[in-house]
Amino acid sequence: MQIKTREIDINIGEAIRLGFSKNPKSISSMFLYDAEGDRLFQKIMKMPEYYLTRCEEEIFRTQKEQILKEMRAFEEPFNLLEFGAGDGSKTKILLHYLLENGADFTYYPVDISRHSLSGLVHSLQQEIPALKVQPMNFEYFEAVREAANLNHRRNITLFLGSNMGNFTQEQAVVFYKKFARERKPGDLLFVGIDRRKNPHIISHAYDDPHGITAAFNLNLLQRMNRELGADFDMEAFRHYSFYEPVSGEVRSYLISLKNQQVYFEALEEQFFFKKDELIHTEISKKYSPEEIDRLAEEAGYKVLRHFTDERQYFLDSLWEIG
Ligand code: AVJ
Repeated sequence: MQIKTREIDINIGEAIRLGFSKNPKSISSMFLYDAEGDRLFQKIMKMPEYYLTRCEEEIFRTQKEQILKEMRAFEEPFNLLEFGAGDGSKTKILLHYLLENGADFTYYPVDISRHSLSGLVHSLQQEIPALKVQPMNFEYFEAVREAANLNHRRNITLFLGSNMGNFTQEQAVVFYKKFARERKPGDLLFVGIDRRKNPHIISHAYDDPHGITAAFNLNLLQRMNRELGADFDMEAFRHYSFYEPVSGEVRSYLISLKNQQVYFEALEEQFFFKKDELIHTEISKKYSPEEIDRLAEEAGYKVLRHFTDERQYFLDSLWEIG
């Protein structure tokens, strides 16, 4: 299986230079997902505190029929794209149901992690050999461009698991507007979003007592040690994350525990960190259903329907373009 790729566009060294020249310093959350980051995120999804994955799974398990009917998935052929496909565990529920009921489609999983993409393709070949798959190792914006030129078929795009939470609200509007410009009328977008809820529940999901989220965040520094010959001292940084319930944003940081300098061999450059200085690494934005309606409308979409779980923790929203 050929994985379409354009790796030159994902230059981690350039991104670090740019991010470390900002105040506060920052690293894009897309770099969390190397092989080790993928492994740690798998562990996060299994933690009792990280409710998101199980909630979305529940929605798919209990409402797959209504979801796919609303998508008109059995009426005409289509391309099924998925941004940030990861291990595809939730999507497989839909894929099985689609094939069992004779839908005519090809699955295009898009992921920034080449590692998780090849794992996904392998498991799909084992578990659903009849599925037509074309994996794409792209960053989201590249994938949007690439997907625009696939063929004349209708596109149904999945953007699940609260992956869009990594955008601020403004970035999300820009992303969806750009996406809408490249699409045909009648194309659909199915977005998984984590809902606002009791702040304690959200805080625990991102600052777990097992230290797995901390390890996931700190892996960014280890990745730079591995890939860019940096000499980060892992004992000298600490994970910090908090949920701010008015903005609805979880913000994650790495704190420098002392004055220190870090040399990057690959960049031939040195960076300084003051004691208590922060590196911003991720945001995970939460939405109310009303905010989702407004966001969709602002970006040029019509909301067809919301699907939610029993506890109303999570929401999958189906949008029509144009
Ligand atoms: C994969 C982006 C959906 O923000 O909830 C989990 C990543 N970060 N714990 C999220 C994550 C810390 C996750 N997403």
